[in-house]
Amino acid sequence: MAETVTTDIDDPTSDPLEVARLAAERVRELTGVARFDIALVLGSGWGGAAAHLGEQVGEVSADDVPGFSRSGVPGHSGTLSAIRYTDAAGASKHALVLGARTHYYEGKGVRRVAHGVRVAAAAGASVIVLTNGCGGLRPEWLPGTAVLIKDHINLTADSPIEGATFVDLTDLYSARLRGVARTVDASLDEGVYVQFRGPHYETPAEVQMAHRIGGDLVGMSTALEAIAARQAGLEVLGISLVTNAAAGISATPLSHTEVIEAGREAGPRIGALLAEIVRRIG
Ligand code: 8IG
Repeated sequence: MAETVTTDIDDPTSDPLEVARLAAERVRELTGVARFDIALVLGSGWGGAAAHLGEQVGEVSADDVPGFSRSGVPGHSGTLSAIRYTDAAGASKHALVLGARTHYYEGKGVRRVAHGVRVAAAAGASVIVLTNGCGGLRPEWLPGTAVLIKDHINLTADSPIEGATFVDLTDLYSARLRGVARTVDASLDEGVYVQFRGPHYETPAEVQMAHRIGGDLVGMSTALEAIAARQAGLEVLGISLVTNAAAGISATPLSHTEVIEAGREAGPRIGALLAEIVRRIG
């Protein structure tokens, strides 16, 4: 009886960090990888990046890992992949690729939003790369432009942290890792990511608000995950793919088809970019 309670992430009496520890144990067992070095969350447009990085040595359905899928409820749960790669110094490393992001707008609660990041930390990762597809506020960022996240503004009015745990978010998006990324591509711009709740896109007035408060990118993920990552002691690299000009920035309305097309077109280029960044992180 007590056991069921502790492993159900949706039970408020359970400990989400304990569920993450159990999930990480399961990931290790099912992939045969004892310890991961780095983890990646692949957002819109970034799905092909794992293939550029190295050799897949294990794959686990999220349904088989505690906390990722509500049992009995059908839905698209992703997979978690173990990728073996050789870093820039020639050492053999393992990356955990999380293809199972839960968005805040799904309404499943912040525990599920933060779970993947917490599992990554419990599986040994010291670095997490959070990627996303988003809207851009600078007209010069054409669809297909990758931008490093230098900071965020969390407009969800929520936090992945429960209770009175005060986590410092200064340099949340590691300056060191952004520096590594720029050794791969010196032309990479940086911007402030604004997480809206979604799932609707912003109105032009909301995009102007985001601009006036210091935002450069608008999206529906990443910020809450980054907070959970910092709480878990992970070093965070955030990279956005601008798939569309944010509402009102360009004269044309947002089209999901164009967003998908921009991601498809950028896929091979940003996949190769991300793989080289990970190799240089080590
Ligand atoms: I792809 O323009 C993508 N995701 N909030 N706004 C928000 N999320 C997005 C956008 C966008 N484009």
